[in-house]
This record gives sequence, structure tokens and C-alpha cells, in this order.
Amino acid sequence: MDNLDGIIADAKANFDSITDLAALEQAKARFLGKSGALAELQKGLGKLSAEERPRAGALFNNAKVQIEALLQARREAIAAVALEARLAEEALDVTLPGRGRSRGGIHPVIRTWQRIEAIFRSVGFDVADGPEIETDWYNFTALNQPENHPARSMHDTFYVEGGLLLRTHTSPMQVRYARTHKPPIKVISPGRTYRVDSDATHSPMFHQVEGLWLDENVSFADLKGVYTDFLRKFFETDALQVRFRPSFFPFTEPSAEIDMAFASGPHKGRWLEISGAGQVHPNVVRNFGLDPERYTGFAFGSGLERLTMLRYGIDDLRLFYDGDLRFLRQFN
Ligand code: 2NM
Repeated sequence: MDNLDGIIADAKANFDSITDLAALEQAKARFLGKSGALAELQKGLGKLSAEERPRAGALFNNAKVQIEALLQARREAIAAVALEARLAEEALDVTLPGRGRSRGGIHPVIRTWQRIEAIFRSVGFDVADGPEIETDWYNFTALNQPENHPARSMHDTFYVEGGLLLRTHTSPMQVRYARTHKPPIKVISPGRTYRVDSDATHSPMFHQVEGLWLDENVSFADLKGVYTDFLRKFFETDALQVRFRPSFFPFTEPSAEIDMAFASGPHKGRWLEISGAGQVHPNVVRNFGLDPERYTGFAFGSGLERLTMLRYGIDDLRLFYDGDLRFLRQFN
């Protein structure tokens, strides 16, 4: 029993020299384990006389409690050091500036789309929507396109499975709209369109907006008024000229090409082709489910890319599809 203080001092020195928990558990075995220093002493307790035993037993238990307390204190000290190290390592400097977020923008062609919608809504037009994958009937037949027309060929139209195709213009949306609404029909149909065509001035996917006004007594004169008014609002100038040249489309008769000329700027005084248009063909009105003797009207179709290029002074169509942020950021 005289050894107890020595064993306690040994245990403390030993524990304090240890810096990791696994090694500490091994040290515990050396002092408190089955064949540890205390266990050896415990064997000796039995040999003591009945008078000596209680005092020795009390001393022994006291030593054991002390060693266990030392062990626990050391465990906590090691854990505290580990926690400090972790806190130091994982410390966040909340005063550092953030990475920041760049703001997305609306693509210039879509800005044009939105502006056109607003302009036509302001004069009473509705906006149609419809599928980009169409049937032959909505894309061609309903629009008076002959069965043998070259636009129907695989050189010009993307065909997909199931006899369907990617719409080559936005008119099928107008056919769908006209067949489900009663006159007066006053609607525009902006959207994506697809044609087998790809070079510096043609993209296989491009955007169109078409307009349709059908009612009793709607005439070619109304087309001139509505479209000229649209151009002046879109380009924000009344000083632009508009002219109509005879043309041909299967879905209109008579048909016209619409040209415009700016009074100033880089295009000043030059006639620019801006749209196709015409009086809706009686066969098409019939396919709308309406009587062409009673209902007449006009339709037009314009390219959104072309309108956008003229409005912003963009000289290369391909800039719209390259996704170059230096270009796109200029429209934010
Ligand atoms: C154009 C030119 C002329 C047109 C015709 C129709 C419909 F559905 F009413 F028949 N929508 N759009 C049309 C007419 C389109 O694009 C150059």
C-alpha cells in the first residue's frame, strides 16, 4: 500500500505525456486493467489480516478512484485540444467579401418578341401559342400549300418520327387559333420555326411572328395601316417609309412584300425587305372553318432576327446563336 502514491504519480505522468485517445486507452489498461498495476496490488489485499484489510481496502479504492479521475481529466483535455484544432482549421472569415452573382439577361431576339407582343396587345391583338412539332395538315395543307410544293420536301423541312415535322412557320398556330375562336379574330403568333437551311445568313432554327386579322370587312387597307403603325412603334420613329410590292404566297391572294426605309441612321433611305403579307386566301379561310364570302382579312409574317438586327444595328445573324456573353451582355 505504500506504493499507491507512487502508482498514482506514475499514472498521472504517463497520462499527461499522451496526446491521443487510442494511446490513452492502452495506458489505462496498464494501470486499471486485469493485469495492471492496481490489479497486482488487489491480489495482495486478501493476504492481509482482518484488522488491516478495511484500511488497506479504503486506500486501494481511493487510489483507483483517483486514477480513474486522472484518466477522465486527460481524456477531456485531449478532446479539448482536438476541438480547438478543428475550430481553428474550420474557422470561417465571415468578413470576406462574397463571390457575387452576375445577373442574367434577356436575349435580344426575345426582347423583340416581348416588345412585339406589347405593341400588338395595345391595339387589341391576342397572342397565340402552339406546338413546334406539327402535322402536315396544320403546317401545309390548311395553308393551301400544294401537295407537290418544294417547301414540303425533305430538303426544306425537318421531318420527325410519326409523320410529324418541325413547323416551318408560325402560321399553324394561327390555324389552330382560328379554328377554336369566333371572329373577329385578331391574333399574333410569335415563336420558333425550323427550316433545312444553314449558312451565314440562315439558321436552321429562327423566330417568326405572324399576324392575322379576320372579320367582316377587313381589307388590305387595314393591313397597310396596322403594319405601318407597328413598324413606327417598334423602331420608335414616325419618320420611316413603308411600301408594298406584289408577291406570291400560297396562303394569301393578293400577296405583298413589305419594304421599309429609315429617314436617318446607317440604313438611311435604303429600302429593306421586312415582311411578307397578304389577304388571306379563301381556301385558308375555309380551313379555318369560316365562310370566305363573309369573312376576309389579312395576314403577315416577319422574322424576329431581322427586326432585331435592324433595331440594334447587328450585322451578323450568327451572333444570336453563339452564346458569346460579350455580345449578350450589351443587351442587359
Ligand atoms: C407570311 C406572308 C403572308 C400568313 C398567312 C397566315 C394564315 F394563317 F392566316 F394563313 N398566317 N401568316 C402569312 C402571309 C405569312 O409570311 C412571310
